[in-house]
Amino acid sequence: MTRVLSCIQPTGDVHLGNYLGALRNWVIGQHECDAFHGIVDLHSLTITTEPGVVGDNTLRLAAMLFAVGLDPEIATVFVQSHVPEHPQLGWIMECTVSYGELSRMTQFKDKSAKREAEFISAGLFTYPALQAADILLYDTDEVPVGEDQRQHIEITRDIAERFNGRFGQTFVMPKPVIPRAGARVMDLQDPTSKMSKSANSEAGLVYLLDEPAAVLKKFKRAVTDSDSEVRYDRAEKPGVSNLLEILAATTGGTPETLATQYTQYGPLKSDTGEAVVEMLKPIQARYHELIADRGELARLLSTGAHKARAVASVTYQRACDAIGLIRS
Ligand code: ATP
Ligand code: LTN
Repeated sequence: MTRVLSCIQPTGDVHLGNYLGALRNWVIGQHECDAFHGIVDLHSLTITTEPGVVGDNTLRLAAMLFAVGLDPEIATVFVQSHVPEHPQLGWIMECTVSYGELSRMTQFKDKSAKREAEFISAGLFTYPALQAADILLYDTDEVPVGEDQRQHIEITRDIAERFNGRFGQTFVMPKPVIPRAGARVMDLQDPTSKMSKSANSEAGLVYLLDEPAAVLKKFKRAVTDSDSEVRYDRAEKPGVSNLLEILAATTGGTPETLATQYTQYGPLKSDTGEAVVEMLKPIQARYHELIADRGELARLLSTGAHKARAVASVTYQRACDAIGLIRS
């Protein structure tokens, strides 16, 4: 079965865009491939300075991944820092990539430019080496990523090829895949930009943990346009089309046919809000149950850590043996 790895950083709360665009597909995908999902807390340390924050975010994200339906018996859901082979292989990867290659990474250039006067950790620079370790440790066949991560998958392939060339065939060559198209959810206040946790205002962002009243209010205030025709047309009517797409993604219809059922914006907004509230109800109930039961959450993550380590430790030992490091 194809081994697929997705990793997500524990920064910020999960929103409707993340769910309809990505997480919901992961839940379906766990039955179709050998799915590994890493919560990459060590990657978040590149920009973290306060105690406790990463750990809290990790628990919240883990609870959310289980709440949306990832099954710890089927998929492997693990926390990166629970698998020490990640930083161990990460060091070997740092010694297999060049300073020049890392200097060309656009994510590093962008992120370090944005931090101008702030502390720029060495980890921010070597980040792709740790990401290469994440991927190669699991003999990953496919990595579903957006355009922004392509360069990191390319450098992972270069590192794997160089390592295999130097020390003999050790790593499986991963390939980037464009994730199965999920809905692209736009900001409710600015429907030409995607819903994103780095948006300026929260009014256009629906979090999976928002209370029903807050969800309904955000939909009621969603930006539409000045005429009043309900029609699915992304270019001309981005606000209305976004509502129709969200309604379609939550109820199962198509945006085009749903459009024919409405003549006014008001009912479209309230129906979409209510459909989202209904969809979120069971997710929120499971989330609150889990986040209140730290013992159960720890048990689920420990199952994931064991499954992940069983694979990662074998690959790591294979790499050490290939180099010729002396066994302890
Ligand atoms: P940022 O605001 O920092 O870019 P984000 O909220 O866009 O963050 P990511 O952590 O970059 O979220 O993405 C997690 C997953 O959710 C990715 O697979 C991404 O493609 C998907 N995703 C994020 N936003 C949307 C959206 N508005 N519509 C559909 N999918 C989305
Ligand atoms: N760099 C990625 C997160 C990430 C990742 C990975 C993705 C870390 N390790 C391994 C795929 C495979 C990001 O910033 N989204």
